[in-house]
Amino acid sequence: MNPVTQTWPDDFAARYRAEGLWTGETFPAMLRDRAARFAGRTAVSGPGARWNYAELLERAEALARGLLARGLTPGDRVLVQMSNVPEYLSATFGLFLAGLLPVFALPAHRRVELEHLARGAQVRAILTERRIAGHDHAAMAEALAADLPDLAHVLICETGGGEGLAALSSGAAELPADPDPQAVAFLQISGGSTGLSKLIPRTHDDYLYSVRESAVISGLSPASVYLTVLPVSHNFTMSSPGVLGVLHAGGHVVMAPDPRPETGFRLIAEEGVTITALVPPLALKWIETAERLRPEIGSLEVLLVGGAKFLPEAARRVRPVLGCTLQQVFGMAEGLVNYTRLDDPEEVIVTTQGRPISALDEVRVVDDLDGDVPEGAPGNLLTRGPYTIRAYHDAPEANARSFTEDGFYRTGDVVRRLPSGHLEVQGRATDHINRAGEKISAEEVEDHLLAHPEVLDAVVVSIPDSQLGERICAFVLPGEGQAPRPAELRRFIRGRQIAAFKIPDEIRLVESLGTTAVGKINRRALRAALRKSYMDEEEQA
Ligand code: OOB
Repeated sequence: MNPVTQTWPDDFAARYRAEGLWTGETFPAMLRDRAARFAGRTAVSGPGARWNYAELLERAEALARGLLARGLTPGDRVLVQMSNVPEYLSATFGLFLAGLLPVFALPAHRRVELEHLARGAQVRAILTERRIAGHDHAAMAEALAADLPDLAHVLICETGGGEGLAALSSGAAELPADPDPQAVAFLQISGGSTGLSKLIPRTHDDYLYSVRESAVISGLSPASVYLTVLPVSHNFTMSSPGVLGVLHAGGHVVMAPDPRPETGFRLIAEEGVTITALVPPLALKWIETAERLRPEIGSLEVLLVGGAKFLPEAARRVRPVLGCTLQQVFGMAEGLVNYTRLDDPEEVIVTTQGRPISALDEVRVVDDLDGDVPEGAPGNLLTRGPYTIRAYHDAPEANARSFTEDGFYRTGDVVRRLPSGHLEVQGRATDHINRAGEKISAEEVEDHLLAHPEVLDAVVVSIPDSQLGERICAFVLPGEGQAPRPAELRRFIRGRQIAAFKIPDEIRLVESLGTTAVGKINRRALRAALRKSYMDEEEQA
């Protein structure tokens, strides 16, 4: 089995340690310590469960013993696909305590994404719920395991009134010693700007540094109550400051069963929620609904918004309508996270996407030849620092593309840096689509369309959308035979077993891709030309 590592050059690692950023804290040690200090305080609540810190540790330890007793061994990778349920936390910490490495999939992922992650990380087990939002995840996991010889264990968490992880938690195996803080704790997945997602190994030292600082920057304390609205396994929800930041601070994590504003408002009132996090389209929905319903949400102090650009017009409405402070967050699973600070002037809060967590985050804004642009001019964002990875797992080509020789990560984002160090996201240089915070690779969707026998070529572009931020439009050039109808193409793509958020919102059959894109042979230019022709048409209509 290919080991999973993440290393920084010695001189950088030494500095991060000497300056007290990497403290040697690990996830197992963190939970044990919090369970000792906050034993009787509520750690997490959600449908059918409310556990204090001592209970969370007890459940995590029981699961860890059970998994090792079943034959999993420390270092094994486990694909985790779970929704916003309390068991997500006992499962994640159970894996940490057993020395197993979670690979975090999203609930929306289907066979294609799961198989890609399972193969890439050589997972030995998959842990999921029987059903999530009506979909049969147990059957999907069984089918995957049947085709992947390495995937020997299908582990089902019985949520929704069931016994949770109890059946997996019997066994008396001994737990391993505390891990090396420089070792990889888990794998996150990339937004995938070209092709399918890449695997992002994060270490105890680097991730816990970002969690600890995020908790401070968002003002967390043991009195904090965090409402988990977005998918919990996403990096934003995990660590910015997310459920891990809240547990680090000794606060209370509330799992929301769905992202509807009505559900959120009810839980805020019932649990005294102080902080939550949304993507821009959801934030807009919450604002509009609050204007109508005037809910009792006086306990809410901070709303984080990130994952995609939050426009200033919308951002300005947060304080007057929701009565809380907006905190913009511009982050990425690869590392760098920027926050507006709670005491920044309102104008900075509504017009920028924040500044980096750390004084040791290095940020460069460069032109296409990697030369620095003048201060305040837009350019490509490059970064390296104490919690930004130096490499993806097992991906030499992507690594050569995504990192400079001196270790800066090429974010693909175009930003402007203000004299205060705050960044304003202007757009991006890569062709992925940011649909309500979900990142979709144009290339990946094009490949699915091209698999249809009557499709000769397809070009997928992002179109600005007032609800979603961006939506997916596919231009399809049919072959010689009977042209397929858009509805049929949509059915075809759905049948490809991919996450539903990747299915084009709009499919346009075209007679030629060339005439609209005179002389454009490269795909990026072709996408740009088609997007422009679409926008011009919209303007005239
Ligand atoms: C977060 O992480 P990912 O890995 O799903 O996506 C990262 C990309 C960024 O490179 C950028 O293109 C976009 O998402 N993005 C934003 C943004 N926040 C993320 N674009 C404009 N404005 C923002 N505020 O999305 C993520 C990870 C941690 C915290 C927050 C978000």
